[in-house]
Amino acid sequence: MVCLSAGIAAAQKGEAKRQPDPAQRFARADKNGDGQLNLEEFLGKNTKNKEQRERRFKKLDGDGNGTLSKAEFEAGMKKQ
Ligand SMILES: [Ca+2]
Ligand SMILES: [Ca+2]
Repeated sequence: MVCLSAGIAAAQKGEAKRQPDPAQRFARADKNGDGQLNLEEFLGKNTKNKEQRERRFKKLDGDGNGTLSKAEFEAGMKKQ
């Protein structure tokens, strides 16, 4: 009995905080949920360093179609 509850506690401890997942960040930024981030979604409400981030957006947009796919976004996160 005692052993069982101790095992459960140990399992819960293993679920510690993890690094923010790029996929999760992407999903949060994708306000309309179409699976693509447009410039507006990428920038969000924060207008700080807007020009710099706009340039970054264009760099991340590998195929130049004006939106970031999840793959493009994640590729950019890995480079950081
Ligand atoms: Ca979107
Ligand atoms: Ca693109």
